[in-house]
Amino acid sequence: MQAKIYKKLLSELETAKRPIFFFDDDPDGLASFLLLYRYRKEGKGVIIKSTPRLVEENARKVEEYSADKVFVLDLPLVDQGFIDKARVPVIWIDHHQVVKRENVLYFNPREDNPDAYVPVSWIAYNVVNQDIWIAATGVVGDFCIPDFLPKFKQEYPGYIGSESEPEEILFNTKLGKLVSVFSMVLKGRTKEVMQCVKVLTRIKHPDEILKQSTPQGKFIWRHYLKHWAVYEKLLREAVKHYTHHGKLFVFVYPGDKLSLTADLALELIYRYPHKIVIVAREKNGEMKISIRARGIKINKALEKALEGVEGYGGGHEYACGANVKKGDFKRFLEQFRESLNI
Ligand SMILES: [Mn+2]
Repeated sequence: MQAKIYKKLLSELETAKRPIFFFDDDPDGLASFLLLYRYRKEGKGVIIKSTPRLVEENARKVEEYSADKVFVLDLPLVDQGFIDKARVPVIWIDHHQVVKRENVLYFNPREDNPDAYVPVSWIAYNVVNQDIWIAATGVVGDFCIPDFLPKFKQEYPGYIGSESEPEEILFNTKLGKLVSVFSMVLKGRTKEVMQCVKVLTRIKHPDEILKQSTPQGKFIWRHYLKHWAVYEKLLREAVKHYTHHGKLFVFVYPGDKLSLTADLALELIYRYPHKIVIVAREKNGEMKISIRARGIKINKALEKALEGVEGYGGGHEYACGANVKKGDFKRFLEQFRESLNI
């Protein structure tokens, strides 16, 4: 995006007196919020969990807080009803598929280039030009290598070592650990999550977290460990279920646990890159699904798999998500296999 767009966003941020920020519940969404909030030092953050979409009802929060401006960060869908009900300017920064809405200031790098892949935290960093460690965590968390990574490497020696691929950074470096921390503190109950988010708005250096060198860092680390332990256990179980028969590796777990499908699928495809990984969480008669692949495009197959099935889904070429009624899961898998001929 052009420099004048970052300038425009900066002036929107600077002129907001009581901004309210709605953000996605992943490292990119969290980093985007932290970057803008830590610059403006004013406003309220609202995390959007489970469905990445703003509906009319969410506009109540705008009124409750008497916000004078709304920022929407890394959320692919905003209903027109939300925008109309908000009654204050809505600034929406996204990097998913382009959508058209009325009366909104919409910023999406895909408007100019449909193939652009620029996580929102990268855009937010270009706006505020500070907190490079938060930006690096958000952008790499979205599987992307930003142009400012060499600068980050210089300012935070030892955080990425000699790695340059997103996956290698994610699973083998201190920056990867930070991504994992950002991801894990967003799991679980919203109240607890927002406590962690609040603490993260005050942390000055990532060592506070990774070395637990301040009370704030210790607080974040404690919450991270609590959820990471659940994750570790599930991962070990998934690995136990692995067989090298067939192209598909399907792992299902019950929904009383945290929402970890995306994190699990990410690590499983890293370990088993020759497979197509499907992780599903069973909750209230529904299967919440994450699919990951390497070198085989799966988004078209997902569309086919959803035909005649009660459910919905979508995503990128190698990473998709879906939600399917439990009774239809078998058919979903069969149709997915059929359409990929595997
Ligand atoms: Mn996101």
